[in-house]
Amino acid sequence: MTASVSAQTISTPTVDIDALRAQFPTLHQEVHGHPLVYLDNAATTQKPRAVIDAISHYYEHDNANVHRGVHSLSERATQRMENVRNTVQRFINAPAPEQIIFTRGTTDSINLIAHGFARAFLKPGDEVLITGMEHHANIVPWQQACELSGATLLHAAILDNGELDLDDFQRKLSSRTRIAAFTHVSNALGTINPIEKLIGWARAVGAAVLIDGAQAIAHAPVDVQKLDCDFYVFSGHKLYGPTGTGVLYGKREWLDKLPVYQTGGDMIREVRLEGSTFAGIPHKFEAGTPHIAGIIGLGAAIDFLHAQPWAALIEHEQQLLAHATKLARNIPGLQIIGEAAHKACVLSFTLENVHPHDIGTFLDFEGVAVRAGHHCAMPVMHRFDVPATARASFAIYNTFDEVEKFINAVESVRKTFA
Ligand code: 7TS
Repeated sequence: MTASVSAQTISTPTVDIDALRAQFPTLHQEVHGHPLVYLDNAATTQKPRAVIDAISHYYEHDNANVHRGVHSLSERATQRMENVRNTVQRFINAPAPEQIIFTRGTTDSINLIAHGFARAFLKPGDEVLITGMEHHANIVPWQQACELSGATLLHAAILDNGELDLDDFQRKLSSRTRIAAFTHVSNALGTINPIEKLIGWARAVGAAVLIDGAQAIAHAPVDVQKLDCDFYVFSGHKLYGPTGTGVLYGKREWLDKLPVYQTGGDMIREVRLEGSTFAGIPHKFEAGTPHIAGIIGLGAAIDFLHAQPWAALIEHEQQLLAHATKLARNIPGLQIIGEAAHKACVLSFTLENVHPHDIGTFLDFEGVAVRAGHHCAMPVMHRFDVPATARASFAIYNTFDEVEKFINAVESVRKTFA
């Protein structure tokens, strides 16, 4: 194989990846007769035994509804769920647990904020600034919010290398900007945005700032107080936790004045048939029975990550990306989409004469799971004039050997379609 260098030349001595992998049951299976090489981590990560066990334990021992019963099971379930609020608070260094709102995921969190802005804070003449590299979850809710309120949606351009055009971002900020909503890390390009800078510029014109942390949260520590953003949102399932869980962190002054989103049980103070009053944060935004088991699983995922040598694993992920990028560059006809100087664990690419879906299907026959498509970032595809890309995305449990299996499989695709 032309592109390969020996995996033995690279190592991450401080982490035992085999021991880590042993904790992820899904990784140990064959797909089409090959050991699974799971490189679709930007879509969702696999779950460690600790998370699976925490969910099972809840259903086997503590299952009850929360915040309602006076009986022991309900108190236990409530305690376990509320403990996770504290875990998340510490994880992102939020000032207080009530500033952590449990949601269904990043999409749900952004919809909550966009809905509130449309109802209470946006009017004709106001502007919302996003970027051209957002996931649809951070585009469409703002299109809706602007449509409803008469505000105008602007976006900052992407440079040819996949970095955000910082000049364009600054140019499009003004005293009219009510909120700047942008991604920490692009899911389609891997670009890590210089969010500290962007937050500073947005705050300087008096705009609120929402960071979409979906692709960042599993790959570097986040400190919301240091960032000084107004909102930071992410999904549990990209953080080794369960699907259907997510977090919305907000500054207290925003959460207090943001109007309610979904309404019903659990989020009220008093209901009369003539009208209702609402609970304070966080419950104001948590209508209905929450995903109790999932939230407990999310807590277990964060505890799991804390028990790992996370700094070394972040370095390991960066080395995987560097190795994959280096090998991919040697494959004739392969074009990497997104070559920012600072990237997280995403390698998006096209191959001459091969549709990305065919790459994905062929790789699956070799046991290699990648995503092919527009990655819910159609504007990025338009910007780079491609219908879709194939995307390998790495996590803490991936190995150099897997990177090479992936590259070998891509090389076979190229030869097959040549
Ligand atoms: N924002 C970003 C940057 C994302 O990458 C995703 C999901 C979302 C928002 C939405 O997250 P959800 O958990 O609410 O669905 N990204 C992807 C992806 O890249 N492949 O599958 C899902």
